[in-house]
Amino acid sequence: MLADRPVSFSGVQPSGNLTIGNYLGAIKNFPEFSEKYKCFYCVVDEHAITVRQIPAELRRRTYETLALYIACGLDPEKNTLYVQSHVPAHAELAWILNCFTMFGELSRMTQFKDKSAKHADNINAGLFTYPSLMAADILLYQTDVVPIGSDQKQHVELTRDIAERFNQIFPDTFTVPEPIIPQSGARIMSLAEPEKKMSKSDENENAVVRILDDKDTMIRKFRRAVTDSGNEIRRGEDKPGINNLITIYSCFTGKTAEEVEREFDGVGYGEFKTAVGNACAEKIMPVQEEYRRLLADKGYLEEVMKKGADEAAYYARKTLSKVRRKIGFVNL
Ligand code: AQP
Repeated sequence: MLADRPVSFSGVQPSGNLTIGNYLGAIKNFPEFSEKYKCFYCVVDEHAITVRQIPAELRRRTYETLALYIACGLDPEKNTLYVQSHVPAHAELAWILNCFTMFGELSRMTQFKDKSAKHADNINAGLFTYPSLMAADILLYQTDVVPIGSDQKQHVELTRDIAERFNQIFPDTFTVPEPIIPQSGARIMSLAEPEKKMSKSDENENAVVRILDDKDTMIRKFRRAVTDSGNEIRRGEDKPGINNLITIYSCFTGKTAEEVEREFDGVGYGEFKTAVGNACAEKIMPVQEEYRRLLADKGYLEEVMKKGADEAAYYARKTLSKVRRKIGFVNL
C-alpha cells in the first residue's frame, strides 16, 4: 500500500464545459470517498489534447475544472487535487505501459472507435494509446478504486489487464484497481439523441445540460428533450428519452425510479420536464455560486494545483522508481 489508507483515483478531462453527465456519473460521487480513502482527483489535460483544443480554452478550462471539483465538495485539504501535466511521472509511466499493452487491445476500445469516427481527420497515436495513459494515471498511485461513469469501465478493465500482465512478469508491482460505478446516473444520455451518451464535446447545445448553464437554460433544454410519442411518465424499453429524464430526476432528488413514476402518475410530459429542470437547477445553483467565488481567486487555485502536484509527485515517484528498477532501467 502506498498510503496509510486504500487509494481512490479519478480524473476529468478539461475538454469542454462539464455536463450533468460528468457530475452525476463521477464528480458528485467523489467526496464520499474522502474519509475512507486517500484520494487523488486529477484534471487530465494530457488526455484532452488527444482531440484538438484551442490553447487558451484548454488553459481556462483547467482552472474551471479544478474550481468545479472544489465547488462540488472536494476539500483540497482532504484530497489531492492536481493537474496531470504537472506530474511528469504520468507520461513517463504511460510510455512504459505502452510497451505492455497490445495493439489488439487498444483497437477494441469503444471510445477509440467513437472518437476516431468523430475526428476522422485527426486519428492520432495519442487517441489510440489514451488507455495506456489512463492506466498510468491509475497505477501510479497503487489505486484500489476508480469512481467513474460506465463509459470508462472498459478502460479500467484494460488497466486491470495491463497491471496483471505486468505483475506476472514483475511480481508485486501494481495494485489491481476496481472500477466503482454508481447504481444510478452511470450513463446519462443526450437530450437530443437519447440512445447516445451525453458528452461535453457534443456540438448540439440542446443535447447537453452543462453544470454552468443558468436556470432558464437548463429548464429550456429539458423542455426540448426528445421523448417518445407516449404520454405517461413510465420507464420502458422503447422509451430511452423518458428513461433518461426519470434517471436524472431520481439522481437529483434521491428518489427511486418507482417513486418518481408514482409522483408523476397522470402528469404530462411538459410538466414533468419542467420538474426535472427545476430539480437539476436546485442542486446545481449552489455549486455554481461557489464555483464563481473560487474562479475569481486564481491565486488560490494555483496554490491548490501546486500543493496537489507536489503531493501527487511524491507518491508517483515511489511507484515509478520501483517500475524503473524492475524493468532494468538505471536509477541514479
Ligand atoms: N453521460 C455520462 N453519464 C455518466 N457519466 C459520465 N461521464 C462522462 N459522461 C458521462 C463520466 O465523467 C467522468 C469524466 O469524463 P471525462 O472527462 O474523462 O471524459 P469522457 O468520459 O469522454 O466524458 P465526455 O463528457 O464524453 O467528454 P468528451 O466529450 O471530451 O469525450 C468519467 O468518469 C466519465 O465516465
